[in-house]
Amino acid sequence: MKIVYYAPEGRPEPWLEELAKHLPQAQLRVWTEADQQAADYAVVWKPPLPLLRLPGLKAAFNLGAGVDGILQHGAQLPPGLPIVRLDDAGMGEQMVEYASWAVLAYFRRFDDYARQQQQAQWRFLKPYPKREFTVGILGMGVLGRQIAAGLRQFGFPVNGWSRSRKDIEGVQCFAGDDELDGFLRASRVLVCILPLTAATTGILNRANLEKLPAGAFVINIARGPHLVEDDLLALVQNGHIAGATLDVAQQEPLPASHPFWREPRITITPHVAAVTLRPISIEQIAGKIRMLERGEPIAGVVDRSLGY
Ligand code: NDP
Ligand code: OXD
Repeated sequence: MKIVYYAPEGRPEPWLEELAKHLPQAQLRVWTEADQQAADYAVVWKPPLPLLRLPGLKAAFNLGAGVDGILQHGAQLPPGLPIVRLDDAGMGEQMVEYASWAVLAYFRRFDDYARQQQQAQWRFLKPYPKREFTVGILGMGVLGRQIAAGLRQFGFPVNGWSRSRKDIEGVQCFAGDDELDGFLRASRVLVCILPLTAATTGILNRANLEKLPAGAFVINIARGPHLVEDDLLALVQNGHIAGATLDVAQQEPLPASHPFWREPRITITPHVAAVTLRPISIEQIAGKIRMLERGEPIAGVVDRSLGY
């Protein structure tokens, strides 16, 4: 069995070593531009199109949950090639940590106290009532559901929005475009953990963000293009949005000249909300390769018509 590996950044060797541990019989190689040799499986992050067109390819395993870096090739992708996403692989726990940190920072006003510290100010700020601090989660998939459960443990009211209707204990579930307005109007904190698709690109735009209650907070841990950055900046500057925590940006790395860096109510992290954990991710991928080799169906195959 031949497996090609590709990622635009980072050293490939540790990934190949990990693959070799789980699939000792496989011939492993790092894909380079000139490589047109046959392969059975590809293990990739943001792969160029020619890699996905290698002869003999039976499936492409994405080294992340979001497959936008593969589906961006659109109709040029080989039609029958299964694209397989990472299913949690330790990302849910990281997302719960990140979302809890950001929500608690706003709820307990740690962000305000940090700004007060810059001015050497020792000043009490009135706490927010928790029952009014509803967290609305856009995207109730593998990661969104775990974030919801984590935030429920802190006692926050939690709402969720997804394409298909969910029934999750303790979470008020909204579904589809018709229920988006009601969901937004009830969200004091909005957490975006949607996949990036044609339907979700630009969803965090001015019209939608204005539906949030005045003084709302926005947390984007999904993809940069979900957010219309100028719209958010204007709403932060006019006070409608009291703060935003952004792990992703339209252009990554966020350019040094970007106004987000200088806006004190915007917190930036460099796309680290949930990183791909090598051992658990490769274990998951190797397990699925073995299943495919045995002719068994696997979970996590992307529905190209939906884009996730
Ligand atoms: P899933 O595919 O498991 O879940 C996606 C959720 O979004 C589902 O609930 C789905 O609805 C919902 N959804 C999709 N399209 C729409 C739509 N048009 N309207 C309403 N709801 C919609 O994905 P994951 O939870 O595993 O991951 C989500 C995203 O998080 C990834 O695609 C990736 O971009 C991002 N991510 C970011 C990371 C970071 O470090 N910043 C790390 C990991 C992931 P339904 O349930 O009905 O299908
Ligand atoms: C992912 C990511 O999609 O790391 O997994 O962004």
